[in-house]
Formats: sequence, C-alpha cells, structure tokens
Amino acid sequence: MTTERTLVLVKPDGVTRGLTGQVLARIEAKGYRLAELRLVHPEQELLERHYEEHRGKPFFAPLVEFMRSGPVVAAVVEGDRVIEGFRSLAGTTEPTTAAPGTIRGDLGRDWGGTVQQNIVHGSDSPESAEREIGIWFG
Ligand code: RTP
Ligand code: MG
Repeated sequence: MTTERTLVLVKPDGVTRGLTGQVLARIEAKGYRLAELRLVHPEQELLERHYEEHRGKPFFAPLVEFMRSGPVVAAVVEGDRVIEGFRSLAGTTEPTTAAPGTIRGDLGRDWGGTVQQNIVHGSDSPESAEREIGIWFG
C-alpha cells in the first residue's frame, strides 16, 4: 500500500506570518491532495497528547506554550508516500540550517534562540499519522 495519509500542521508562527497559503501551495504543487483542512485554537491537553513522545524533554513545556500562542492550520494530506514526501518538503527540524528549497529552509530561521518556530509539522510514520489524525480530526 503506497497511498498514505499524513497530518500536516502550519504552526502559529507560519499562520501569524501569513505563510499558510505558501505551505498549502507547495503541498498541492507536489501533487498531494488536501483531504481535510481546519483552523484550530488547540487546547493544552490536545497538544500534550500530540507531543506525547517529547514529554519529559526540556523543550516540551515551551513547545506546547508556543503551539498555543496563536491559531494552527491542521490538514490531512493524501498521496503515494506522502509521509516521507512531506517531511522532505518541510526540511530538517532546525530552520536556520534546513536546506534551501524546503519550507523550513526557505521560510524559517531561529527566533529568540530556539528552533521551535519551524513553521510546519508532518507525521513521521504511518502509526504517528493515524494517531495524530485521530487527535486533530477524530
Ligand atoms: P515535527 O514533529 O514538528 O514535524 O518536527 P520534527 O519531527 O522535525 O521535530 P521533533 O524532533 O519531532 O520535535 C518536535 C518539535 O519540537 C520543537 N523542538 N524544539 N531542542 C529544541 O528546542 C527543540 N527540538 C525540537 C520543534 O518545533 C520541532 O518541530
Ligand atoms: Mg516530529
């Protein structure tokens, strides 16, 4: 089975900076399909579940706080190998050094000494995708 679904988030920095359209345009230009799309003001509890794997790490609380700092655009995106494909479009985690040509590399940089404002999230495996889609669209 090569057709997959992934959860994409445009994080508060991306929405606030007016980059949602550019992110969605890159997804569509690549040939992926938007299956679901909504603007969300996420609750603390939803974000703690979403970032469960990072609970206990030093950046967990600041990350959740950042994710509550403004609206988030959540999307379910479909296509062959979209999980891997979207992470490739997004670029590596740190926006300052993410490759030019990627969303993070072209549109992001460090702000305030932290890498957390990196514009987008994309699920990292089929299991994560189904879990995260359940959290945001369940
Ligand atoms: P994402 O989950 O958002 O798609 O990003 P990712 O896989 O590239 O990064 P991950 O390791 O899952 O980390 C989740 C988000 O936490 C923030 N972060 N801050 N050292 C730090 O301060 C730090 N490390 C990660 C970023 O917002 C990252 O996207
Ligand atoms: Mg991750």
